[in-house]
Amino acid sequence: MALNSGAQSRVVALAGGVGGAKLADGLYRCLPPGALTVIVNTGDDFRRYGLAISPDLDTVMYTLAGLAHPVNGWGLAGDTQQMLGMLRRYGDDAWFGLGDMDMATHLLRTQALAAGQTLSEITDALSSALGIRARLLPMSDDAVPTMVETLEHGTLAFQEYFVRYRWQPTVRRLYYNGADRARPAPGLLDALAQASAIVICPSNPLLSIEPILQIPGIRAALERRTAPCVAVSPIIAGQAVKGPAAKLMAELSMEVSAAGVAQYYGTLIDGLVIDSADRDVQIAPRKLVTNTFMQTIDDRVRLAGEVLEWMGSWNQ
Ligand code: FO1
Repeated sequence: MALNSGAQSRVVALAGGVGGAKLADGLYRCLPPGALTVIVNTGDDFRRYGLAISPDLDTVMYTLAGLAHPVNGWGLAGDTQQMLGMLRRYGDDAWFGLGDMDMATHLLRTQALAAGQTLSEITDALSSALGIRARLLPMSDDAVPTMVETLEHGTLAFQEYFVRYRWQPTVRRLYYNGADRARPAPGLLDALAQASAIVICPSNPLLSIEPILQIPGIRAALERRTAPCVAVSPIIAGQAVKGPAAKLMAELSMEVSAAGVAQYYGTLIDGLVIDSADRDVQIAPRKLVTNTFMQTIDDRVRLAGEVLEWMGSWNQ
């Protein structure tokens, strides 16, 4: 992959959720160790039983470590739910599926935060311990919980909306609580300034990418980028591969299509990667048409390689 000159390609991915983690994994497997930085959404973060839980950081971390649950995409392969069973025996509602092995992550993160460590420091320690040779950066070390105003249940915290109510409530508005006071995680703006390529992964634009863009300084850093920046559409033929992206875009009066995604990102991107099913969709300024549906590890690596190759070809 022939990106900008410079001995080591420095690729920065923006990701959240299962789809984003899959492409981040493809990039990770394509690039030399240490070449990838993943900026991860933390708008899904919340406290449950007093535990600090960062679902998207964990989903990206487990996925890059090759430990993610093969069907769900979140949580750990082979995990059990004995603890949940015992909670239910006590009459607890236990609607958030915390796995027994997954608990180790939440316990260590909660303990480290209580000891005054930052989310960035904890993320670095945990991902390094799992042998991951990419940098995982939370979008911020400050809490910026995504709040969901719904017709049926009023304002919900993200996981209540997403898991407890299975993202079925009708969404009236999203807001990113505390975004205006939050700071980008240490090193994040430098990573964007030094990037040779920036990839917005096929995550939900409103729930996984927008929280990152809401952190003061990040959108501006992307607007003044020197590296090419592309997004991979999470919408294929008007549908989301997984999760509420299509339903949410419709509820918020956005066009539910690859063109709607391109419109949403606007001048933040120099091109959009769309699926063959959308081959005739008009996308400016550039589009790459390929199979964007990732079912296997090979799919992830192929797509990531095609995206990087495409971006590299622009320089010549
Ligand atoms: N998603 C669900 O749909 N149901 C769950 O029970 C669930 C538990 C869970 C536990 C740990 C974790 O890291 C993620 C978990 N997720 C679950 C996914 C989570 O809701 C994420 O926020 C979504 O993947 C969206 O990014």
